[in-house]
Amino acid sequence: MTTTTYVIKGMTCGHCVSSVGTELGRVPGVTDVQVDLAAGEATVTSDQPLDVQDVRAAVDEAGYELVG
Ligand code: 9UX
Repeated sequence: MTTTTYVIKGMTCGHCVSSVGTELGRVPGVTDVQVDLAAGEATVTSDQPLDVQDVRAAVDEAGYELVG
């Protein structure tokens, strides 16, 4: 089990949070996603190490930018 917190640029409302959560939840290996709107972060739990390219693609797909 791995938990990683990612910084995401551009989320400003609850729908942003929902979109990011949905897309990150589709990344292979992800078992849980907690999005913190105020912090601009998403904490992702997975049962295998994630490919950062997959994470970036998911955030892009939702319409935001993975900063770190
Ligand atoms: Mo809310 Mo987020 O209307 O890009 S969905 S600001």
